[in-house]
Amino acid sequence: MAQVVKTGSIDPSGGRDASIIDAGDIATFTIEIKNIGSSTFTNVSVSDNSLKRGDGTSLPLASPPVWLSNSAGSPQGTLAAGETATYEVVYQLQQADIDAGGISNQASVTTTSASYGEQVTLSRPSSNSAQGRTVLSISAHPDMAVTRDEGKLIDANGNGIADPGEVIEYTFTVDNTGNVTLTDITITDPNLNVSGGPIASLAPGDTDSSTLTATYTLTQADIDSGEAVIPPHRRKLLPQVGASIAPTLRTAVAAQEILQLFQL
Ligand SMILES: [Ca+2]
Ligand SMILES: [Ca+2]
Repeated sequence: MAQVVKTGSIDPSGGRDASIIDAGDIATFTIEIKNIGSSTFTNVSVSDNSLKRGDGTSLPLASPPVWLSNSAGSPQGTLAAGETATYEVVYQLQQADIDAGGISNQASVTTTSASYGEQVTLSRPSSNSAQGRTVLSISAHPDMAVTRDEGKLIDANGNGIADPGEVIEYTFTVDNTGNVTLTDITITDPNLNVSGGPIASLAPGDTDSSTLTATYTLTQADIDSGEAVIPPHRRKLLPQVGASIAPTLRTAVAAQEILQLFQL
């Protein structure tokens, strides 16, 4: 008779973020096979082909379990009464595994002994539990960073400066900084007319800097305020009104001001 205990853990140090479990991290399952009978096992073999994602998808293992040791020094494939064999199998997590909340697995061990002949024993997740799958749950850490560019003045009347009623166009950049895929990303901003989107899907580490845009329509007060609070820029800009460089400079100043007024 054998008792097979399979435990598992995930090393978070790989992937994009060493502080959390994410795609690219390594899951390690340890399989301990103890001979709890009174006669020696021979032909001990471990099968570990039932790895599954949290959503039930079957996953292949890149390589079979590796034998590490026998506690009483028997050669690989043999287990004396009371002896324990230790095997290990590793799996590199994919993004879909994180999105599905984890993986699970169960080993199947075949042994031969004089008392019982050939026996197949399924693993259990701990020594005091029933036979069953070993589950490694993975917590979702949804997170993103949103930034807005400084904006671009649409100089409708072509006079090189911002005028009331003209529009500043902004583009948002969204970075998925968490460990799970984000979907249907939208932005609301009471001070801007946001358009575009939603961003249908954004994987961890991916960036979208084109889907979500916004406009802001300048008022006279904005322009008065912007000129009033940044006199050095005003002095610098005024002589250049009408010059080819002016729209760029003026846009930068106006946009900066609006940004300060309406930070996300
Ligand atoms: Ca990691
Ligand atoms: Ca203008």
